[in-house]
Amino acid sequence: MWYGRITCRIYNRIKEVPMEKEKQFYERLAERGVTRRDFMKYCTFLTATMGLSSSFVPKVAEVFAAPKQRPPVIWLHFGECTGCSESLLRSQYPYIDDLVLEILSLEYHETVMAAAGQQAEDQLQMAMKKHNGNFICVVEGAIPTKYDGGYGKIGGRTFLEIAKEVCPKAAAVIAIGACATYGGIPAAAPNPGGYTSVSEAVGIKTINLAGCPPNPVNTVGTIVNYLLLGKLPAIDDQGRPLFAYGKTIHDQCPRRAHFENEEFVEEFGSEEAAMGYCLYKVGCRGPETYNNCPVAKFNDGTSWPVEAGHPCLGCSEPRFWDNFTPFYEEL
Ligand code: FSX
Ligand code: SF4
Ligand code: F3S
Repeated sequence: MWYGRITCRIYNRIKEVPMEKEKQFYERLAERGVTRRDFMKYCTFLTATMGLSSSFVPKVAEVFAAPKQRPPVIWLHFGECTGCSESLLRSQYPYIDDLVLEILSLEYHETVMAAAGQQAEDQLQMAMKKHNGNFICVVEGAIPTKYDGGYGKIGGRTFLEIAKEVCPKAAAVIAIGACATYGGIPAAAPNPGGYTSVSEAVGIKTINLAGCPPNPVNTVGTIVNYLLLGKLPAIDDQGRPLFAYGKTIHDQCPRRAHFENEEFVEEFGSEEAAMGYCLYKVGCRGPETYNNCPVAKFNDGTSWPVEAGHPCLGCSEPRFWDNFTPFYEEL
């Protein structure tokens, strides 16, 4: 039947588009020396981190290789060290441009965008107008609230003003890092600028990717969760995704047996330290800290603080600079 052939041709063309997209994606990865096997390994790791079964691995791969939708993203920076963007930029797989260009439509990001000055300001306004109510807002950094927010300005406007203008227009606000989620080091005592979290400054609910910096795999996992399942992940009472912050460091720590046997490091550089004993007595906050560092690790699974012989400082807990100091001392 003629219409049967046409339907068939149309169907094949529809099928070809994502296949072609996928092919080009793998070619781009190959140009950077990333094999398909490496990429699938990353997707397997990401799927497990997100708490999904292995049957989701091909679907997770498809989110990168042939994205069905690319949500517009406005990425704001306030009071912070930019370590959060840095840790994401340094993540090996997927390369930031893949993550950014393949699965997100990044409309505004001060650190990586080409525009500057008035051009950048215009870009922000345009993006907000065009995607009102539909964009994801990612925020790094804390917001000063004292003196009308006078402690931090961009383009003549306070962080507070910008956040209050942009965040309520977003479909969802993802706060990245200790500073955006709970105030971080800018909010540490005596906090003269009255720095606080995005949620408190603006009076909205945020998804909190806590940590100083947060693990990039958790940031990518949150975004992929949104693209794959059409919703943001389930969160705890501090706004942190449960897939990443559902358990304490202590409950996942490979040094836990030493803790139970009361085998402690009392001094850095000691024999006990060399034997990998528990770091509780040199200030480890692992028992009070919720994060997945022991399994997700950093730098593509290379290591994490306790594995490197350093106590967990509790960087993903609210107000850890005030609540967990002095560091290197048992609480
Ligand atoms: Fe804070 Fe992030 Fe620590 Fe730095 O954006 S969480 S100081 S790693 O950069 O905000
Ligand atoms: Fe717990 Fe820290 Fe000891 Fe690990 S090193 S077992 S997290 S106290
Ligand atoms: Fe932070 Fe502790 Fe992990 S200091 S990076 S939550 S091990």
